[in-house]
Amino acid sequence: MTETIQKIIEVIRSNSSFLITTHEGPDGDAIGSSLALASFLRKLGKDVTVHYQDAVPDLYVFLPGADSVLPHIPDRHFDVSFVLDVGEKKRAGKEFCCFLRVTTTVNLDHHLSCENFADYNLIDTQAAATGILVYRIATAYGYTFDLDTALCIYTAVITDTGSFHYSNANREAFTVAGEMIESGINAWYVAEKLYENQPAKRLKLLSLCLPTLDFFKEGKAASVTVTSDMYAASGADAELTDGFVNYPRSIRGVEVALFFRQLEEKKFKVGFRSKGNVNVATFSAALGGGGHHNAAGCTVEGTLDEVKAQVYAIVERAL
Ligand SMILES: [Mn+2]
Repeated sequence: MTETIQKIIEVIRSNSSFLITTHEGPDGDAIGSSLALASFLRKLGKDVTVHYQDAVPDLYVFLPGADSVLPHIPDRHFDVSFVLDVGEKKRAGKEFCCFLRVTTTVNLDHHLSCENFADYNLIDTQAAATGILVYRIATAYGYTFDLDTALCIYTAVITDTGSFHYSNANREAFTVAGEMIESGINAWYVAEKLYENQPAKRLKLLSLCLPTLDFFKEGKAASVTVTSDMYAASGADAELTDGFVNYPRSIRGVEVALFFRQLEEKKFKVGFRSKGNVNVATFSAALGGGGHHNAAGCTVEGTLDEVKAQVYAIVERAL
């Protein structure tokens, strides 16, 4: 681990141009970790380009550097590419996967199912967030955290730990968050941006979603669903469904929560969340997806009834 970090530091020291990317549908850790790395490298005087396949969700535009994220990779050469939080390389997006004008590749991740696809792979499933890995690199470099970098790392940690609710909220997560507070981050400022700032149409969509609550396996599992019709009726989009799966999970007795989100007429994104011991990564893996012990996802084709039947069967067999 420390050996890999030392090698990555050497890569940073001896190169000047960097391309940074993360996974499709970027979340707080994807954005926080990649913008933290970008901020850190820019402070070192490096030439840094950040590219995401999908736009930065509104929720995260307050993060420093979010306005510099490019939807396309410039047609030029980079010394180094950093891929963060992807789980599998293809989640970095087609454009990045096809991009060859890079000399050295680095992969930073904490997913259970992560592939060693880069020249240097810093993978630690014990890290609460990929932002923690950026913290470790910057700290080993001897970096004193500035406000911008600290804000990105803090956001990565609180979003990927569910504000320190999840079992991945280990001592290191608290310690890193504490250090970021010491660097000047105001916890309420970040909480207000992330949790006290939702558009009214999100609640409208939620009010349409909650009646779909469906229990199975004697109440040990529950799902909610968002369909294309609900987007149309509420004016909200998929980006605003983040956190909906927490409602079925929060129910007493529920061990596995599922969220079905319609992508196309016969195609659904399925999100899994578990409380405690159930490893939902095995469910998503059985359906060609990926994820963590307590949070995973996949895409399944079929009508809603077909998709639910297929997914329920896998969960029922395991519970
Ligand atoms: Mn993550």
